[in-house]
Amino acid sequence: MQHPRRSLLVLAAAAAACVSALAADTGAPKLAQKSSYKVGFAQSENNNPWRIAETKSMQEVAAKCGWQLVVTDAGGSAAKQVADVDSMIAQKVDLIVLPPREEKPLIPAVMKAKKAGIPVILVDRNVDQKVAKAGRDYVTFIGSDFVDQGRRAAEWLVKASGGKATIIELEGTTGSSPANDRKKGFDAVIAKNAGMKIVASQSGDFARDKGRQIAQSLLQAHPGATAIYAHNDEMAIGAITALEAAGKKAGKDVLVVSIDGTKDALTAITQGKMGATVQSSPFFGPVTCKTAQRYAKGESIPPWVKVEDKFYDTSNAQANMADGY
Ligand code: GYE
Repeated sequence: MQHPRRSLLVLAAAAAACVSALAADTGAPKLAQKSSYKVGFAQSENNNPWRIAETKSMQEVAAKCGWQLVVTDAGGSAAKQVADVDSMIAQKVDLIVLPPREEKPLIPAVMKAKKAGIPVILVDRNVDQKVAKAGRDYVTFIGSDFVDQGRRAAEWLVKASGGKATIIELEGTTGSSPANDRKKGFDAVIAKNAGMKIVASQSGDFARDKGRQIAQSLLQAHPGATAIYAHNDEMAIGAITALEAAGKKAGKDVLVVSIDGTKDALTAITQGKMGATVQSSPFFGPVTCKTAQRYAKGESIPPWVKVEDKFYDTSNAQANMADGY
């Protein structure tokens, strides 16, 4: 049997190791001040107008910001995105800019970069805040308030429908922060309105054709639907196609509201097929450059660099067509 005093000593040593491990956690890795940086941008997919605009915004700012940019495309796979971050770590980039496809699967990638001493700036989507934290594990999250976007879409719908609607909800990518939060914000407003009911809610993965297919099957199951809320414009455009195929007038028989502010959505609003869209800006290049420069100077960066979003409906879609992408 082990001597009790010995096991106490072992315990004390283990506790001390724990404390020193905690003390060694000095937060997100620092960024040196240099005239040029090797920066990795690990895009999640590049197959829709929003993603293409985001990638372009990063590429356009790169030269101005002294970035030698390495861009990868995970093709819609969180596993591939983790591998892409891995290869950026192996290439010893100075900074990783990451839009995590889903909230949880990308956390190991963030932690691995931290361990390698490479700072990570999350853009457009966040990771699960219960597991990884800005300031401690990564520099910051630069992005929109998705809960508020959902709320604004719902408030428009309450007004436009006179407080009475049978709603189909097309959700974004399962497990992604915008899908989780856009649902939270929208559903909370709807729950407070007795005349409004969400009869079906299913993921269309933020994609146009999946949105069309899901809308088609949900419209068959719920022919009395009077409104469609899509978590992004691509799915909303898909839903409009499904409505027309079902012989319904989009924007009249069934109201359509969504989020993003793409050129196709602004056009659909001017045609009366879509009622409104909340902007979700994909133009992260300039704000990411500025944030990285401030971080390199040693300024303290808030955990969330909030992006402000506009709102488009029939009153301003035409006049703001140039915002579209
Ligand atoms: O709304 C959607 C894209 O993460 C905020 O992702 C972004 C969302 C955007 O696929 O269109």
